[in-house]
Amino acid sequence: MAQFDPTTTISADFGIFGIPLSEDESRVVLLPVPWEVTTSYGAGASLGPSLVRNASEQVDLFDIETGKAYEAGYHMLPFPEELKAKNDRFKEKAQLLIELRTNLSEDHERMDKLVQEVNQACEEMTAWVSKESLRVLKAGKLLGLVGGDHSTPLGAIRAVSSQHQGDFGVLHIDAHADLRQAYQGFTQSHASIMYNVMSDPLKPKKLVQVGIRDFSEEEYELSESRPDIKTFFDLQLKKRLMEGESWAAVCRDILKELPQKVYVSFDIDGLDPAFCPHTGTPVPGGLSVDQVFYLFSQIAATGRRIVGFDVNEVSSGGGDEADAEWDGNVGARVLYKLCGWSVVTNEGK
Ligand SMILES: [Mn+2]
Repeated sequence: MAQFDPTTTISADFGIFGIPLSEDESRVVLLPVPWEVTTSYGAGASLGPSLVRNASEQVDLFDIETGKAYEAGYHMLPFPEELKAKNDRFKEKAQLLIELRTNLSEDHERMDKLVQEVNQACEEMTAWVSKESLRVLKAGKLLGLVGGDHSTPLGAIRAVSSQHQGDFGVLHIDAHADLRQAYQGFTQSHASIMYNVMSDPLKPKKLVQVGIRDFSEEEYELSESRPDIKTFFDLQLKKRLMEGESWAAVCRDILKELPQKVYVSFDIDGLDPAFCPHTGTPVPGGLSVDQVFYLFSQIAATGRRIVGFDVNEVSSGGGDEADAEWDGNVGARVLYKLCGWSVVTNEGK
């Protein structure tokens, strides 16, 4: 892999985190997916890649935990303008449908057509993400995805699954269980991603959810009834901490549920909303950045390997990008840790 001297070559005009390396020269390749068609409440997650990319310049490259992992190279692929344009077109259709439903429209033919169009567009996005992800993985690179809403990583997880024949677990950090069979009629919704992941013929061995505090009875029952889904609800985690247990002990239990290979799906709203005030569906409670960073460190400390990751739902909340600088800053720092641990846990692989 190419190396560079950050003291002489870094410039803000260069790539993500100011790293001036091409895709070919980089071990970690980041796929930006500016998509939020089914976002129900609060808009702006399609700006996630640019919020994270802009804030990434503030992140210092040296990291006390992962050292000079960045020397392996991190590269973000070009912003897919065509996909963003498609997002804007189909988001309008999805909004129109939600409006018709809210107004109890009787025009079922029109509504059915809109649902079909939106679901089809979302499936096409997932197919594109899957194709791009496979291309990156087959080139021997480490894959990271930057959403977009939480529907965006389905294709990336499928690509990882086909690469590892399902022999991995998903560590899912989120406020929401995302186990809905469909949401507002949309089968590819952000609220359905883990339902879709765990319904695939070639699904991961295990789904381990952390920080969950917003879920329906059906989602709760699905989680309880499936031995391949383990949910660490936020209230239960906090109870243990309040009663004197350490976060280290909690993380040991989380890690125990995961197989050797781990895909990390990180929804920024898993954090306390203080860290992501503009995200689309904030819920009080949640984790601190320090707790998440410690949990990541334990993936490496227990000898596990990160086989892919995503950071999603970083959003402007419908306002100006400039107002959401803090959300982008937090997202960039989480992304940076995941890049670093991904390199470290794949050393020699
Ligand atoms: Mn969420």
